[in-house]
Amino acid sequence: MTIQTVKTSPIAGQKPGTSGLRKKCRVFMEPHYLENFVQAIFDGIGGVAGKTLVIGGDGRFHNDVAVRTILRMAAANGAAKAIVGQGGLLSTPAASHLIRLNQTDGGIILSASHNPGGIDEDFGIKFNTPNGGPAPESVTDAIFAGTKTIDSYKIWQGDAPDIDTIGNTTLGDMAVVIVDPVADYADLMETLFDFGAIKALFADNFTMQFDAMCAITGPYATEILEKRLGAPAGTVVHGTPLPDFGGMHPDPNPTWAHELMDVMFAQDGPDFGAASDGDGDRNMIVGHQCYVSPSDSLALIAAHAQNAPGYKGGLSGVARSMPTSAAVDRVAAALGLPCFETPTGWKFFGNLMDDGQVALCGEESFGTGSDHVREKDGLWAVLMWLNIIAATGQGVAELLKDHWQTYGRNYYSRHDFEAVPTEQADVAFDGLIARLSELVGQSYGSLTVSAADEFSYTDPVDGSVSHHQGIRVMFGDDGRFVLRKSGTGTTGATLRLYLEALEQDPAKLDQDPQDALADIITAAHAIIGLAAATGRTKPDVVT
Ligand code: G16
Repeated sequence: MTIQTVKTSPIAGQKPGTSGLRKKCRVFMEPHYLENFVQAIFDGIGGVAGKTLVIGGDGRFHNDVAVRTILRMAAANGAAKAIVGQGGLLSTPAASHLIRLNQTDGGIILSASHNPGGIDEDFGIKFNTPNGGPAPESVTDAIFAGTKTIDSYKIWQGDAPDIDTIGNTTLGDMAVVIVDPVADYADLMETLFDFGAIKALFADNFTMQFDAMCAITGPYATEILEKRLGAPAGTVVHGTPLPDFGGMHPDPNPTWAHELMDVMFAQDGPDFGAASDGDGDRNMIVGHQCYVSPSDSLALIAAHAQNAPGYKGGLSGVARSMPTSAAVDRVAAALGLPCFETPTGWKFFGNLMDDGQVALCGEESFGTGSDHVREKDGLWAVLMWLNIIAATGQGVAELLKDHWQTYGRNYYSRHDFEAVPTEQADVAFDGLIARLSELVGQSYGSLTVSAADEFSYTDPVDGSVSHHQGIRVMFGDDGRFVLRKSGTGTTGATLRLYLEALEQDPAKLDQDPQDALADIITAAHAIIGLAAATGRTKPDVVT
């Protein structure tokens, strides 16, 4: 066996998006596509000679092939050690934990997250830094630059070792450690939450359904909920990870997790429901006949986190992405906690957490997590809710109602317009940017524009600046809308329209969000001119 240097040339379009490089699986299967990007990662982080990497993914089609290729490339590039989830499997939060626990030099995670899997669907890859978090823009920029100049990559000739058997092996001079993907993560959860109280809840006939959507959280949820917490067998459904997610679209929102929604809204539905995504970092929380919006989930967790042993000392601070509702800001203000507003992308929370400025972060895109790892964490959020329910003795609907009575309700919804031809999306988006300065003072029905801008962010820790992070149009105290282009789609452009209105009248806290937001929705369409630019009037997904 020898190290082979393979001649290659740059492949266009390998620019990492919101969370790594995501493309159709068949694109990743083209000659040199994965290898070019992996070599660019290695070069972009200053080489991997003598380093230790964590490697794993969400088990989607091509995962195992990619893990073996990366192992062969890591060995050829001189890595000292690779820690790999058995079968090449690791949820994103579990990978983040292993990177930190073993004080490694980072890791490579294979996933296209909530995007569907299969040979004709999506695949993805990203690098996480030694803090366990997604690489910041400075690193992804260096990786992208590398993809534009690459002329060769190094790969070990010969097969990668068996990745299906737990234990130690080698590839050339590189040690390869195959680990149980679940055990360390489950142990970490036991240190953060009151497993005794949650166990007692289940022993008292509390009922739950967890929909793993045939994706990676199945084994994690089964171990933690059913084995360690005593929830009855069958609590976890769709619990076996499949390469094509069994045809499911593993995005835990009311549209794609409709099977769970049907169960939860049935007359005799369970007390508590949750779903997770392809790689296990997203979560959706549902009570019996009660959907919890991710922004509300974040705010409620901020208000009650001290009920969980890992957070009993209180939170240092909280952060949310800009398009996420300001519900958590209201809790932070009441508790006297620092509150940060970052661009979309979990990578923007990393510096704040490393610096000890925030302990809890969340996004409207069904992502919530804390500084226990540096990724959002679907099961963590589920366990936090279970802990809060066990500690307060209140159900989901009761908790939410009390929350809104105390803090007011930020009515919130996101409307997604998917697979819009790129040029049409650009007409809508760029057209709005060009008109921003004219909007202030204009009225749309009862609403008047008070401010309109493009969001920019200066990282409070390292001073780096990120421009063009979404368009905001504000209507004074009446609410706002935000327009962004998704950075995770793989087909055309996805336009995301985020809508928000604060209601503090105790008599008006029980409306359907689409009704409460009707005026803002109408104003947003009038201002953007979406129908004229794209022909779209109705969103494909509403969350
Ligand atoms: C990723 C990022 C999140 C982001 C989400 C949506 O999530 O980690 O921070 O909110 O994409 O991004 P966009 O609106 O650009 O599509 P995931 O779960 O896909 O890794």
